[in-house]
Amino acid sequence: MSDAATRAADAFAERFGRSPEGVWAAPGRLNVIGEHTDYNGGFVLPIALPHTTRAAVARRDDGRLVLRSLQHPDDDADVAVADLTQGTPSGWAGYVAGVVHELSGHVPGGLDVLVDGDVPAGAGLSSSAALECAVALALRDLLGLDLGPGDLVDLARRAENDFVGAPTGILDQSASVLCQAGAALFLDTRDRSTEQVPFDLDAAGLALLVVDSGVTHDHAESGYGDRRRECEQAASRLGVDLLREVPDVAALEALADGTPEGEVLHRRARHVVTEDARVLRVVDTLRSGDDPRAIGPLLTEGHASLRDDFEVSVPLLDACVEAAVEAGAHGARMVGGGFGGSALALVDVDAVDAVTSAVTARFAREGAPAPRSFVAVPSSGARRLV
Ligand code: GAF
Repeated sequence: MSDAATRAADAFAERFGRSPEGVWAAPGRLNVIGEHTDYNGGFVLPIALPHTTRAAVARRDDGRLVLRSLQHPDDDADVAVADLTQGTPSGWAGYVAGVVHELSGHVPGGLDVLVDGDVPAGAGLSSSAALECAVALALRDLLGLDLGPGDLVDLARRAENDFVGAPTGILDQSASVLCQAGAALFLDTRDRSTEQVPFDLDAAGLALLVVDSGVTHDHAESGYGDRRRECEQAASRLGVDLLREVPDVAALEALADGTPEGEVLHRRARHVVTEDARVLRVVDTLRSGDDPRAIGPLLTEGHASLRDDFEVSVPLLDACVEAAVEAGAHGARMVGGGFGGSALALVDVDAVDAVTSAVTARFAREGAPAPRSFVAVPSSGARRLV
């Protein structure tokens, strides 16, 4: 058994007085490029992180859902499956309860669930999707449900949208379920087609440095929902169902009608249209086998678009990107929904320490605590450990 599986199984046995029926793991994600495109029917290119959330699970026979987390030791939950309603329980337990609620007709007896994990929470690295996907996979296996990978993605996404109340797209859950080691997942969120694009950074002498700004966010509370509504309004004014259908930025001119509102919608839509184009260019570069350093400037351009047109960055992430590029990163950008969270920087392996030091020094100048950072390796999607 892996260390992670043993730790979860032992903790389960200690808390519940019996062994779990299995342990499942699902990763957080790092989106290489393609931010705020998923709910617009566009393109995304995530990798799975080596960091995972583990769920040790066993069925009960009294109809209760009993939840424990090693990361939230003072925040247990114990509720009847039949009483689960949107938003209750809340907090970390809500992501588990949301998945169980979606399948409540199949879980009459209830469940014991012990959660453990190392995906940083609130860091824009999709800890919530990792939890949802680990539990969804566990329930599929334990209940013998006929659910394919796409069904698991939808199930986990519904838990997040309908139960937790965060109006996200399918990027995070797709990455957690579908990513493979050594590759980035090119996903067309409109027709759900996928391609595993080889992404061997090591062979190119490169590393993806992730810097957690420490500014936490919450998509159920932040401006995420506002951005989504603005995109829908822009699409409706342009007479399309999804901004993905807009062919180029010239076709957005109709939005700029001289009103402040039109100007904002124009910028929001411009981000989405240019970001889709950037994803395609990055994928082309990686497919062609050219030096992956060539994607760097596209990453930095993507950041500027998120900062200026989409307005979801925060000053500390802007400072982080600037410092990383000044210190020699080939490109850098904030990742995830924004309003806090992490940035990534594409750096030569032998420049990781210098870029990390430069970013840390910049955080100090900005009066912020030293950020946590790590190198991300494209890793495996959700799986059963034991
Ligand atoms: C968050 C959401 F959950 C995703 O669906 C996606 O929209 C992302 O922000 C921005 O690209 O992670």
